[in-house]
Amino acid sequence: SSLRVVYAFAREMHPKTSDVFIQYGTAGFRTKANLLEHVVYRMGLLAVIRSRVKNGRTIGMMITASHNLEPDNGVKLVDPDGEMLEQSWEEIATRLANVSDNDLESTTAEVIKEVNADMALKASVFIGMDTRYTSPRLAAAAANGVIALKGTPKEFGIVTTPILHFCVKCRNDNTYGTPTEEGYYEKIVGAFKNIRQKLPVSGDYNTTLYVDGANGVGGKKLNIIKKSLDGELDLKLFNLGGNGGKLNLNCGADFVKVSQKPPVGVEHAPFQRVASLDGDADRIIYYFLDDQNVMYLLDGDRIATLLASYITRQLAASGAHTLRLGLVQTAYANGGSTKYITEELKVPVSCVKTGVKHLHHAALAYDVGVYFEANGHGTVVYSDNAKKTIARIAREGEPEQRAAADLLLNFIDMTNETVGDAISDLFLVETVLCARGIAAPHWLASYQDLPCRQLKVTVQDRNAISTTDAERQCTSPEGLQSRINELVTTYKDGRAFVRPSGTEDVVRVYAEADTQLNADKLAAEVAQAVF
Ligand code: 16G
Ligand code: ZN
Repeated sequence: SSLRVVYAFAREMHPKTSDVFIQYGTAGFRTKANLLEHVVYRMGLLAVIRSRVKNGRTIGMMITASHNLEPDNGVKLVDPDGEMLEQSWEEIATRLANVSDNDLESTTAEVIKEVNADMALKASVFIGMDTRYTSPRLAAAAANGVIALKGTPKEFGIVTTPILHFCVKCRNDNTYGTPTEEGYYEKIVGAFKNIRQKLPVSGDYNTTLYVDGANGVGGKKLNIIKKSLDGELDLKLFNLGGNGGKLNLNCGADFVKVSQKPPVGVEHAPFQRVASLDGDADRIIYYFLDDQNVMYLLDGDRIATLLASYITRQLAASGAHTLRLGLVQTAYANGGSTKYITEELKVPVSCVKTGVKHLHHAALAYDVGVYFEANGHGTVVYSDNAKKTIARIAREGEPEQRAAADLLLNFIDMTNETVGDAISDLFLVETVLCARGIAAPHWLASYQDLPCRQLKVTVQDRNAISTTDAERQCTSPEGLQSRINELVTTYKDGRAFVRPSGTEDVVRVYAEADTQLNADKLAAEVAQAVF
C-alpha cells in the first residue's frame, strides 16, 4: 500500500539512529539536536493524526529548544485553539517517538485506531522554527512527516513560538485575526499604537526601552516592528544574533532570572529599563541597574501584578463589576509577590504546577485570568463573557465607562491569549507603565521581593522525587520533606522546595529567606539533603 512506501521512506530519510529513550516533557521533546530528526518526522505523522481527530482543524509544530543553548533543539505540538497539546496525547507522542523503524508502521496504525482518526479527512499543519542552525533540517523532517500521511504542511520559516501559536488559533477561528506573521503585527502592534493615540506619554515614563534579544528570534522580529513604530516606543535592540553573539549564552531571560546577573552584550545606563527575552520569545524579564550598578529584577511575578492591578482598575472604571479577575502562579512565585497580591491587590490567586499548560488551564477559570511564571512566561486570558461585557460597555456605557472599556478592548487585542508572548507582554507592560506615568524604580517599589536562590542538583534518578501540592511538598523519597521542613524553620521568612525538572535531567532546588546570604545557605542545605 502507499503507507508501505511512507515507512520505507522514513527509514531511508529520517532513520532512528539512537536508542536513547526520549520523552514528551513539559514543553515537548527537547534534547541534543542530532537526536531529533526521526522524532520530528514522527511528530509530523502525529500532527496529521491529531488534525484529523480535530476534524481537519490546523495543528501547529514548533521547532525550538527555547532558552537552551545552541546544540539543543526540540519540537512541540500546538492544539487548534493555540494551546499546548492535550496532555493525554503526550504518552502517545512518546510512544511514537521511541519505537524502532521496523515497528513504526504498526505503531502508527495502532495509534490511528486508538484515537479513532478518520484518515480520509483533510489535515493541516503549521510549522515554525527558531533561529538555530539545526532548525531548517528539522522543519523539513516535520514537513516530510506531514506529507507522508497526506496532510498539508505550511511552513512559516523563522518565527517566535507565540507567533506560531497565534497563527494556529487564527486559522481555526478567523475572528481572532489573520493567520500570518503580518496579521500578528497588525493586531498586536496595531492595538499598541491605537492605545498610544489615546494615552499620551506622561509623568516619569519615557519611551526608551533597551532590549536583550538573547541572540534569538525575538530581537529579529522586534527589529521589524521597530520600523513601524513612530516614536511611540524607542527600542534600542541588543543581542540580535550578529557579531558572534551566541544564542542564550550568558544572555536572555532565563540567564538573567536564574543567575540574577545582567546579560552580556547589552549597554547599560543607570535606571534605564531593559527587557530580556528568551531564545524563542515566549518569556520576558525586565530589569534595571542603579547608579552603583546594582541590579533590580522585574520578573514574571512583577509583570503579573502590574497587569492585574491595571486591568482591575480599568474594569472598575468601566463599571464591569461582575467580572472576576484572578491570578495564577507557581511555587516559584516570590513570597513577596503572593503577599502583595492577596493583601494589597486583594485579588484571588491560585498556585499550580510548573508548565504553561497548567497555568493556562487554571487561568481559564476566571473571567480575566492573569498567569505568569516567575521566569517571565505568561499572558492574560479573557472569557467570552468578559469580552462581550466589555464590548457592550464600550458601545453603550456612560462616557467615562466607555472610554475605560474602549482602552480595555485595545488591551485585549494587544494580548496574545494563546500562550506567554514576550513581544505582546512587552507592549502590555509599556502600556501600563505609560498609563501610570511611572519609571522602572516606581514599578519596583510596589512590593519587595524576598531574596531567593535556585540551584540544580544532578542525581541518579530524578524521578525518585515526587511532589504534591503544586510541587511545594515532596512525597518521596521518604524523609526528604521533613528534612526540608526542619531546615526551613531555622530561617526567617524561609521557604524551600525541590522538584524534578521537566526539561533537563536534574532536580531543581528553590529557596527564599530574609537575606540573600540566608537564601543561598538554605538552598545549599536543601540541595545537600537531596543527594
Ligand atoms: C518549560 C515550560 C516553562 C517551565 C519550564 C520549567 C512551557 C511552554 N515551557 O520551559 O513553562 O517554566 O519548562 O522547566 O510550558 P523545568 O521543569 O526544567 O524546571
Ligand atoms: Zn521559550
